[in-house]
Amino acid sequence: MDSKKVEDSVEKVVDDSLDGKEEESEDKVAGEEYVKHPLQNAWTLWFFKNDRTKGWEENQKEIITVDTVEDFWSLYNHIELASRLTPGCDYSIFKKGIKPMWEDEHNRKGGRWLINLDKKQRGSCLDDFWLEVMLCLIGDTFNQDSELVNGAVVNIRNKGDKIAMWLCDSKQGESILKIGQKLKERLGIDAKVKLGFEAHQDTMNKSGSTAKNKYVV
Ligand code: MGP
Repeated sequence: MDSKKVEDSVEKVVDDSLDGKEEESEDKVAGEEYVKHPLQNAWTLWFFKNDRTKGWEENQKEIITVDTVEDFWSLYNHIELASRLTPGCDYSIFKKGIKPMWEDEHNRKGGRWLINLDKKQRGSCLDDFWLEVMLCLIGDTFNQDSELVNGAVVNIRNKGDKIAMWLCDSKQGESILKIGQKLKERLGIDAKVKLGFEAHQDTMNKSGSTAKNKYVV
């Protein structure tokens, strides 16, 4: 699906959530309880389309914010799977109020756990990993360390897709390692496969294709 269609499908999500509000009031008239299940945080989905006529920041589009389990699934079920996006596109999901960019004050001192996928993995595990990462975020999987988590990004790239979990402070080694281990466990990544954590400052200033790892699990 091209990115115009992604935007259309996102509009449909917004329409559907409005429909949901009507149903809710009808349910109340019928005397039934209809309560959505609130998430610990509100999460905003962003979509990046690589339009070379525009700047990087301009290509980031804020799509919708969800704060209930039901609205998360409604969103997930209506948008295209990551594996079907045009190469060059990204989805990002961040806590409401945090932009998916290094410059945001919540990200400036942070970094990311990075999962590099090879080309074959787009068909075998990209979508499952991305869903699991989102569920880790919205489900507050990391207990008190969840406060460190700002969001996650999936980059669809011909050279190999990437999934990253962005944390707010690259100095909190103990918590960062716990999050990395849990992430690896939740995704069922083999112990032999190493995941690296890069400070955004290092990613920003990297000269080759990889930035140095501050932590490894
Ligand atoms: P990318 O989209 O994260 O990875 O960064 P890609 O396309 O795999 O490229 P690679 O360099 O990792 O191999 C691509 C480019 O997008 C970066 O070099 C920056 O120019 C720009 N960019 C990416 N991010 C996450 C940011 C950001 O947060 N802020 C700004 N200003 N530019 C960014």
